[in-house]
Formats: sequence, structure tokens, C-alpha cells
Amino acid sequence: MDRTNCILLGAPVQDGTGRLGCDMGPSAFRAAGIGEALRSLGHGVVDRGNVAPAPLRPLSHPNPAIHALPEIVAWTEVLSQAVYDAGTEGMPIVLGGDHSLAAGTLAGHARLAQERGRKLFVLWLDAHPDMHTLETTESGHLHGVPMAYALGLPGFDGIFPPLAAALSPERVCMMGLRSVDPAERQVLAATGLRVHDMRAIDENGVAALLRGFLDEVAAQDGLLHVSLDVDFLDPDIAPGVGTTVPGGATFREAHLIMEMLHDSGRVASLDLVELNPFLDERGRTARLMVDLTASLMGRSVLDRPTRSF
Ligand code: B3U
Ligand code: MN
Ligand code: MN
Repeated sequence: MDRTNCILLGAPVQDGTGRLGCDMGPSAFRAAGIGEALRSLGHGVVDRGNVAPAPLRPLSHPNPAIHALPEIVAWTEVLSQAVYDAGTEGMPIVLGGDHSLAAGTLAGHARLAQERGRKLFVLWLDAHPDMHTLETTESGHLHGVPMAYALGLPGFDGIFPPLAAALSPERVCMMGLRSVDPAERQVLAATGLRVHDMRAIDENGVAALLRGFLDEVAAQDGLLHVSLDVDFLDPDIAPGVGTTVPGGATFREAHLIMEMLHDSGRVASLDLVELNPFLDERGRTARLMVDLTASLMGRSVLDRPTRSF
């Protein structure tokens, strides 16, 4: 098995959500044994501790609903740099923190991919597309906007840091959607990214859907970033999240996705987001997220001499 240099970056961001608690996420991932799990698989692990946000600048926006714009812009700036630096040395694994942190990780990866002349692909595992612009968000919670920012949709210029390159919609695959606001629905249809909602999963199974995307990543020699939101999972198995939506991915579907991602050999980086330890039950959601990360990094029941897809 290939040995990866895993670089853990804690991102205790919670200003992108409506409730407190995500700032404890990085500690919960560590307490649930993420470092040991990766080491036991033979990987190198460097824990860089928690990233601190950049100093705040006064920023405002005509949409009065928006919360904590200066805070999330500051996190985006510092995480973009931290992920870029970590990506030059190994595989960044960002321990969130709410999903607004993905604005920073995607900006960092856009820069890395561009400098390497590689194509950046993103697998977005989430109940939500997080595809609002600053104009369309009604809740004003900025965990609902990182994908729109990374795709270069209008309205972020001069507020969020400039992107080295906007993500191409045809290189994004979303799986697990079951809560999509009307404005997001319109943008999803207009941009034409691969979107697999729960109905598509029920009809086709996760393996067939993911295989189609991974084949495309391989055909274009892509770098793949995986962004895993706890609410991708069914709340019965993953209660430790602020935005539970019924009918999510099962334990077995989630592990299969991770195992297939491992076999693809394409995953360059990972975000683990939206864990809220205050809402968790004795650490079970944190432990499940760690176990899924272990499957992504090579834990399997049996040795499989050939690729399973
Ligand atoms: N789309 C809604 C809800 C939401 C998005 N992301 C999460 N919830 N976790 C919004 O507030 O933008
Ligand atoms: Mn999300
Ligand atoms: Mn979500």
C-alpha cells in the first residue's frame, strides 16, 4: 500500500452556521483517534494543530441576511494559504469546522492544481449543494455558499480572495442531495454539474454513480478533492450535526464510496466538515467520520489484489 504523508489542519470555524459547537470539531476528530487510525494504516501523520483566522477587515454586503462576512473571509484567506502549503508536502486533511471552510480549501487547491498543470475535480458529499451566492442566500449562513464561490459565480469579487482558477462545473460531482433551495436549483440546472440526489442513489446505487465520475477523473489525470459534510450521512447513524436531513446515506453506502475512492488512487485532499460535538452522542459521529476516513485511506476487510472497479 502506498504511504501518504497526511497533514492534519484543524479549522475550528463556526461562524458559517446558525448554531454554536462546530468549533469543537477538530478536538473531537483528534479525540476519536484520527491520527492513530491513519498511522495504523502505515501513513505518515503530521498534525499542524488548529489554524488561526487572519485579522478581520470591515466588510459589508447589501444582502442584510448575511452573517459574519468578515470572519468567513478571514478564514477563507488563511485556510487557502494553509491548504496550499500543506498540499505541497502531502495530503491535507482539514478537520472542520462548518462547510464555509471549503471556500478556503477549494481556493488553496485551485492554486495548487493550476501550478501543477493538473485539473481539479471535486466530489461533494452533502445533503445540500452549498451553492448560494451572497445575493441569493436567505439564511445568510455562509456555509451555504462555498461551492458558488469556487465555481466563480458572480458577486464574490472584491470580497472573497481571488481564485487562481475557477472550478469547472463539469469537474464537480455532488452526491446525497436532499435539501436544495429554489435559487440553488436554478443554478444547478444552469451550470450543469453532475448532481446525484438521493433518488439517483436509490435507483442506481452509489457504486455505478461514483464509478462514472472516477473514470472521468482518471481519463483527465485529475486531482480529486473530497468534501465530506456530516449531513451526507443519515441522521440515525450521524446525529452530531446542526442541519440533519432525513434519508441520508447509509453506513454501507458511505464506506463503499470511501473504499472506491481509495482504490481510485486519485484523492489528493479531504475536508471533514459540519461535525458538531455538542449535538453528538458520546462521540459516535466523530468515530464514524474517522472510520470513513480510514476506509478512504486503505482500511479494508480483505486484501484485494486487483482494483475492484
Ligand atoms: N441551503 C440552506 C441550508 C443549508 C446549507 N448548508 C447547510 N444548510 N448545512 C442555507 O442556509 O443556505
Ligand atoms: Mn455542506
Ligand atoms: Mn449539508
